[in-house]
Formats: sequence, structure tokens, C-alpha cells
Amino acid sequence: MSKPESIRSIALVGHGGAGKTSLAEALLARTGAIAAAGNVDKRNTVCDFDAQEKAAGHSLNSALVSVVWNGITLQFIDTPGYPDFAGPAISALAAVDTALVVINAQTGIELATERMMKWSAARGLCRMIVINKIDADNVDLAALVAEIRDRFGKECMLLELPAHQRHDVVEVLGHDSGDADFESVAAAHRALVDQIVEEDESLLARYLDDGKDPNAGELHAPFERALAAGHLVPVMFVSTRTGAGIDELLQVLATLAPDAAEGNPPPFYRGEPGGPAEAFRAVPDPARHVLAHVFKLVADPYMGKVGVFRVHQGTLRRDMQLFVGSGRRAFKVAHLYRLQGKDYIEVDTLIPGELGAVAKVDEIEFDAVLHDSHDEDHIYLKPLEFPLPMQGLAVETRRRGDEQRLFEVLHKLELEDPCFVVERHPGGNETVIRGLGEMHLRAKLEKMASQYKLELATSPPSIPYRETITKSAEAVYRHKKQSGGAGQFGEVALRVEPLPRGAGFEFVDAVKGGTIPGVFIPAVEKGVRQALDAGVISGQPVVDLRVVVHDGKHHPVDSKEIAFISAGRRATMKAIREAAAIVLEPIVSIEVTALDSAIGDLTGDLRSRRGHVTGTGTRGAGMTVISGEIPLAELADYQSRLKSLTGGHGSYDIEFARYAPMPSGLQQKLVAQHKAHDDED
Ligand SMILES: Nc1nc2c(ncn2[C@@H]2O[C@H](COP(=O)(O)OP(=O)(O)O)[C@@H](O)[C@H]2O)c(=O)[nH]1
Ligand SMILES: [Mg+2]
Repeated sequence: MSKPESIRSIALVGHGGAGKTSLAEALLARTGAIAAAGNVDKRNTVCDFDAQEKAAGHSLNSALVSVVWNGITLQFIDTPGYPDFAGPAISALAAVDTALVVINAQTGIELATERMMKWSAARGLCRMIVINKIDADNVDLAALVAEIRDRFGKECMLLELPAHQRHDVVEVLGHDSGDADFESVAAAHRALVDQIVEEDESLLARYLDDGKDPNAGELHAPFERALAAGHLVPVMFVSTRTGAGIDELLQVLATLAPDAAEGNPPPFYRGEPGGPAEAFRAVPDPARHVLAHVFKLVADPYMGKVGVFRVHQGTLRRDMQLFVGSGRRAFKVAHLYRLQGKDYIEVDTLIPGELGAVAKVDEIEFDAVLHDSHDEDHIYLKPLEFPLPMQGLAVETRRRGDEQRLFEVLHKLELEDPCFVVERHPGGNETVIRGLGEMHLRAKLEKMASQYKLELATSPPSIPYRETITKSAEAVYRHKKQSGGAGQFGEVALRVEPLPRGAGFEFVDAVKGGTIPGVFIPAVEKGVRQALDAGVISGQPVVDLRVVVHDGKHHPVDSKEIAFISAGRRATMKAIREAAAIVLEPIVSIEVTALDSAIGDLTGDLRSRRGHVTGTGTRGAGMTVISGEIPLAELADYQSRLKSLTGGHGSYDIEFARYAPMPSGLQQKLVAQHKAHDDED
């Protein structure tokens, strides 16, 4: 049986088209897991197995494969690279010890390269870089390495050098002389050893003393320490097409990447919801209690709801009882699987470090912790941070009677993808789906059509505006009703105060002497929240304010919950009207990639949409990236505009940046529309 020490988990991350799926294929073929490598262009790879992925020609979801190399199990998670599909890529980071960032030698550093370098560092993962497509024409590897070091720091160090006109690579930790295509093996070796010995004081002292290289054995532990501390990000080279560098990469991953007992321990917390949380480490010991974290959910037409997880502690066995989070009822593990592409392989046990799956468990949720003891109820993994889904589409079923099914299907899709959300706007009767970009939403619509036979009509959604206040104000409201029998009475005095942008909402109970009895405070808060949710001047939720309830009146008989809810709501609305309320609109950061020739038109167009450009840069041959900020409201028809301005050779990505006050002219329009609408009701 394998041990945690012989298991390594690696996420293949990086921009779309870098060759992650091809790399997984090359690794599978080289280790004999498959007879021959498939090809993404022929739609026959292990990782892009989904019909929709084959049609798109790139990955949409993460896929798991594992290989064995010299007795070491290497588990890979192939992730989609286009920023639209960042959800599964980020989720994979919760399940691995190493992020292997794949960079395309032809296009160099791209948007997802930067994001994954940042996110995997924030997660405390060991990072390695592999430059792929070294076989391609017109690549300048020396310049790319220089750019990587410039962008991501001097800790990005050559662990290999390409040799023999990029047909081969030489590993420079074990070799200190020889030929390479650029730089010298001796110099790269020297630089790497210098960096590694820094991790070990006694080694460093000896090295400075006699100038002799430590041997490979002595360098092993400090190398791993440097990797875990982020002091070393090894840079390697491959061509999945010619096979150059594949053996060397396997060897590095099998010997130098952290195993399940090394690496940085996953950040677990224990604590009741809302209470203080205590950080602790899961111990990758097969004999302890079980802790496994669900990093992926699949709604599979045949397998049902599948939860894919990493075991962090203990041993999962078929037939054992497991709890999901703080759920009361245990479920029985009827089948336990490992995944290899689309295949579910039944196993009896899974130990720490292993990635596996259970199927047909309704209670299972994304990000849930599976465990085998009620003592472990309130345990969670440090939450992952996902980009906020900003791109929206209002959807409607084409066929009458499909409405109920629409919500069921949307709910399933929402569970699967942390960056896909469904909003039901209570006022407008509008159902809005939100994702990370046009491509992301289109993929969901296609999935609904093909897998669930649901055809939807789409239209631009309303923009998620917010309201806030710009000064403090006071208000008192008395709710009093006398209708025949018992009356209703409650009076609330409160103050609203502005808070910094992004602070949300704070409720403060400052009532003295029981003028509002403690039992009614939750009712007051409920009323306050109702007012904030419904909005005051534009019908949009109110944010970034503190509401301090400081006084009131009650009646021994007539005071009821309902009276205080109403008084709380009315007093809040009154105070907000006095507090110079304004409307905030979402601003997104945008990156537009297009041919150099279209740049003038595109910047002009962005400016005419109230956007501003913060910079431009080059990306590969003849392509430019424009970065800037723009109000989300201005992007409703941007996809088609971009298409016509670039002849179809442009793409864009948006990411939520912040809320900002709307220009007053536009705000007045919005407020007037709301008034008109309100008066109709
Ligand atoms: N020249 C060359 N092309 C490659 C290599 N590896 C992958 N490709 C091509 O690059 C494209 C994208 O590959 P894919 O594996 O789907 O990239 P992913 O989006 O990162 O998964 C495909 O057309 C591959 O055939 C390589 O080593 N050399
Ligand atoms: Mg792929």
C-alpha cells in the first residue's frame, strides 16, 4: 500500500493554450498510463473528455489524472486557463501542494500566468514554472526567462537549460558543466546552489569557508525548504510535442516537489459559525480521524452528484460513515473512487494526500469538509478567494412550463462552479445569471441546451447598483395602530452614519434604560435590514453604513414584534432620505487584447464609454493589451462592439474593482425611473 510520503499532488495552471492538457497527456504517455499520447487538436485527450470541451477545443473544467514514476504517485489536476474558467482552476489550488505554472514559449507571460502566480503564492503553495513549446519557431527563451525574473522576482531560478537547439534540456542542480543553448550550465548551477545554501546556516558556513559544492544529498532538504518558503521558484523547459524535458520534469516532480507530508500544511480552522476560529494543522497520518476537503462538485448525468476531494488526514474506507460539515446525519460511503480523466476507478481506501470522489451524496457541497466524528463538526479550510462574477445575462425559458426546471438546473450549475451565480431580482421578476465573462456564460447556456434540453432566451440584465449615504442623520418613527382589540405600538430613534467603501453594514444597539426592551431589538434590526435591502432612493440595496439605534418607546401591552419591525424600517428610510443618499455603480477593471492596429479605435471607444485607460503592453506577436477601468453599465454590448472594431481578433476580461458614485446626471435618471415605477405599484 502507498504511503503519504510517496504521493505528490500538482496543479497544472496557466493561460489557455499554454499546453497544460497536452502536458498531462505527454506525462501519461511517458509513464505508460496510456499507450500513446492523444492530441487536443484531434479532440482525443484524457483531460478534455467532455463533449463540450471537445467542441470548444480547450478545457472548461478541471480534470484529474495520476501517473507513477519510479514508485512515486504523481497526481495532476489539469485546469482550464482562460480567465472565464478561473473557478475550477482556483479550486484546484486547495487540493495540491505544488502549482506548476505552464507558460507558452510563443506568447510569454499572459493574464492567467500572472493571476495563478499570485493566487498560488497567497495559498502558500510551492510554485514551479515550466516553459512549454520550446520546439516552436521564433521563440526567444533567454528573453522569456529574463522577463519572468523581472516580473516574478529573482527567486525564479533556472533548474534546467535547453540544449542541442532546444531538442533537449540539462538539469543544472546535478550538472555543473556542459553545453546549453544560452547561459552556461556552470553559471546556472552556481546561482542555484548559492540560493539553496542560504536556507541552511551550517551548510552556508562551510560553503563560504571551503568554497566546495555541497553534494546532491546535502542540497535536497534545503532545496525543499526554499521551495516551501517561496525563496525558490524553479524554471524548467519542455516540449510536449517532441518530448524534450518530459523525463527531467517527471524526475524533478518525483524527487523535489513536496509530498503529502511536506509542503505547507493546509490552513484548517475550527470554530462555530460567527464565533472565533482557531487555526490548526491537519496531520497527514492515515491512523487519525478523517478530514477531507471537497474542492470540486460535478452533476454527472450517470453518477449523480459527485464530490471530489483531497484527503488531508486519516483513511477513508468504503462502507464507513462520514459527516458533511456540521450536518447531523452521516452518510455511508457505498463506493469510493479515484479519477482518471472521465473514468471512475473503484478503490477500497484513500489515504492522506490522495484525491478521490464519492457519488450520489445529496448533502455534499462545494468546499465542505468530510469527517468521521462529531467532534470535527465546525471545521473548514481557509476559504479560497474567487473573482466576483460580473458578467450578467437575464434569462427566460423559451417554452412555457419550463420555469421550475430552469431553477433546478441553474441550481445544479451554481453548485458546480463557485464563479457562477444566479440572482432572482425580487422587484423586476428578472432571473440573472452571472459569470466571469461572455465565454463562461455561453458555456453554461450550451450545457443547459445539450445536457438538460433547456433553451433560453437572453437579454442584458439590470446593473447591480447600490445606494449609500454621505453624511450622518437622525430619525424617529412611531408605529401605532389601534384597531378594535389589542393595538400595535413601537417607537424607534436611530442614527445612520456613513462607513468606508466596502465596509457593508453594521448594526449597533445603543439603547439605554430599556426604552426599547431587549427582546424587541432583533425585530428593530429586522426592520432596518428590510429597509436597506429594498433601497430608498433608487430601489437598490443600501451599503456602507452604520445604523445606531439609541432610543425608543414601548407599551406594556401593545408593543409587538411587528410594530418594532415597522418602526425600524420606517425610521431607517426616513434617516437615509436625510443623509444625502447617493447611488453607487460597479466599476470593473478591464483588459482588452487585440491586434496592434485596432488600439487607437479601442481606446477611443473605451473613453466614450466613461472608461479610462491605465496602461498598454504587448502580448506575443502583434498583439497589444489595454488595461483600464470602466463602469459595468457601459459594457452591455461590448462583445459585439469589440468584434466589429477588431474584425473578430479581440477579447476582453473584466474583474470587479469597486463601487463608485454615479455621475449625478445619470443618478437622477435612475432615481426618476424608480419613482415612476414606484408610483405605478
Ligand atoms: N508547437 C507546440 N505546440 C504545442 C505544444 N504543446 C501543446 N501545443 C499546442 O498548443 C495548443 C494548446 O494546447 P492545450 O494542451 O490545449 O493547452 P491548455 O489550454 O494549456 O490545456 C494545442 O494546439 C496544442 O497542440 C508543444 O510542445 N509545441
Ligand atoms: Mg487545457
